[in-house]
Amino acid sequence: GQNFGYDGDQGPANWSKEYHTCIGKHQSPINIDEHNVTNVSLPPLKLIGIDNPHQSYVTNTGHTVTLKINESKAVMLSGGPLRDTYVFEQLHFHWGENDFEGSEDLINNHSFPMEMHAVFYKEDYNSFKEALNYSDGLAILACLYEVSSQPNPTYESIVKVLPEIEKKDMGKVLQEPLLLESIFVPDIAKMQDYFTYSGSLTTPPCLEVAKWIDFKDHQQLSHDQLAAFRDIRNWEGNKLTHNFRPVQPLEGREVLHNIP
Ligand code: BO1
Ligand code: ZN
Repeated sequence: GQNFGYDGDQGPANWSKEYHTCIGKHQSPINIDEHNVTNVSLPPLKLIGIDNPHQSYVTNTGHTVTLKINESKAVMLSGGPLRDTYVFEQLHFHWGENDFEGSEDLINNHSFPMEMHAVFYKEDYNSFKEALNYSDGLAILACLYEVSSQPNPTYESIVKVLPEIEKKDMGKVLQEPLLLESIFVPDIAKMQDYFTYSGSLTTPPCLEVAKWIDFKDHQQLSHDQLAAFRDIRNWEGNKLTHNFRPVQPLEGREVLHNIP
């Protein structure tokens, strides 16, 4: 079922009781130790369809806030460490109870208050669900956030609707079409500076099907913008104060750092 959580009996330490893949050897998230990465120069990472606005809707899944767009195959990812073309499925967020934790991947053991995942499935597999059956099924862009004194205007349209999707399965179409470019990457000029490694979904069923691409550059959100996420409710009706999985063993995996 979907009844996993982030505390106690339902917490990450117990996920593997119901979902055996959660104790696999290629799990996410990880700590990225910048002194233990392999510097590489990969072909350009290409994001198409993010430079024009898309009608978007946000949903409270009971585990996170997800954003989807209405058009299919309008946003695609290729290049970099990827052999094929990947289709945008959804993006969502992970956060913590306070401004000192919340990210899933850590950099040099440092936590950030929030992390965004933009999930893409391999076009050849035709759907997100089908792609989950293949080790190269998904590509996931990750972006880390820092706390800033000023609210980030780009995120205001999302933050504003959070009180209207307080309960699980509530959804809302954003008033204005959203320019995904400004959500995906802090600065398009720094997009080729990223870490990449092979890993898993960070929630049950923890399938080991994802190529992770973590932008090195960060985005900013104010304390109040971060706090708005902590007020939505989970599948049990309690406040979803935090939804990040702790880091998992690297188990000999190599983390690449693409130097533009
Ligand atoms: S993440 O980016 O690794 N945090 C991630 C985690 C889970 C999903 C996508 C990205 N998707 C989930 C769906 C569930 C579904 C599950 C397996 O995949 O949200 O509804 O049950 O199909
Ligand atoms: Zn995620």
